[in-house]
Amino acid sequence: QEYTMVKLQLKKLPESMKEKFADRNVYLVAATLRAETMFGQTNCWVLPKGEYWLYETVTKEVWVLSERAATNCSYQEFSKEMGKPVCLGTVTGKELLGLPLSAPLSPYETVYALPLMTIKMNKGTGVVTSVPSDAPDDYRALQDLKENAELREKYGITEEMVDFDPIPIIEIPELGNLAAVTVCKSMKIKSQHSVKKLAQAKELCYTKGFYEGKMIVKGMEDVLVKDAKDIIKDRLIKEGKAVNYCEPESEVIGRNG
Ligand code: ZZB
Repeated sequence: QEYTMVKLQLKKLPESMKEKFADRNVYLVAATLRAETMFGQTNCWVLPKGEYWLYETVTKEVWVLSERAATNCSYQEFSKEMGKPVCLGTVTGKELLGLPLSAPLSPYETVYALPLMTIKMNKGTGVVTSVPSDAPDDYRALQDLKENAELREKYGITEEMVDFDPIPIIEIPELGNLAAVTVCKSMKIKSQHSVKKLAQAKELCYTKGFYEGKMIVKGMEDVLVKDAKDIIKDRLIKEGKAVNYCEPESEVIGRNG
């Protein structure tokens, strides 16, 4: 499976990292198959109970991602020694919650790290960037936090951190310019834990979006989604804001878990 890893820079460090990492560039690194949707990022998801490595790359950046992803990275061009990832420490997802981030291509200058309970730590990097306009899971999970004060309180999330509207970036025939919102509403999906319905919604948005979707962001008007993907991916990589990331087929978990 070939992902793009997008780097969301931490604008503030968690308490446990403040001393040791004050002068380092630290990034939450999210694995995505949808580079062209990075214009629509409103937040980043982490698993509160997840354990994340502070992985030092060959260029001395610090990447926050799962141990498994760090190990895979060390076999690509990111570590000095093949198969020997340098681990500078660990943090839990909980410690990352509420931290401000800068997300490449997002019109929101600051977005926040928020809790998602359905993250799989054995897929991608265990960090997921959120595009509620086009990803049903993201739309629903963000709605859960907006609608449920208790849930926010439990994780120390404030209203300001979730006060982000989905951004229209792709126009899809019949689904409009906020496909995930349309589909979640018409399927009456009420929680991020509606796993089955969300899988169906995701499938629909993926397929229809990929073949029939057109970009509506400035400068990319009318470019087909399937053509935009590589254009945006290459642009992000060139700017140092993303890298290619492969994981071995055998470890890939099926599309719906
Ligand atoms: C941004 C994005 C925008 C995504 C979109 C999807 C969509 P798949 O097909 O199941 O492999 N993801 C990545 N890693 C994880 C993880 N560990 N746990 C849970 N979700 C994860 O799905 C790959 C997508 O699942 C990735 O692409 C990521 O979300 C998420 F508009 O990144 B995506 C219709 C989907 N739209």
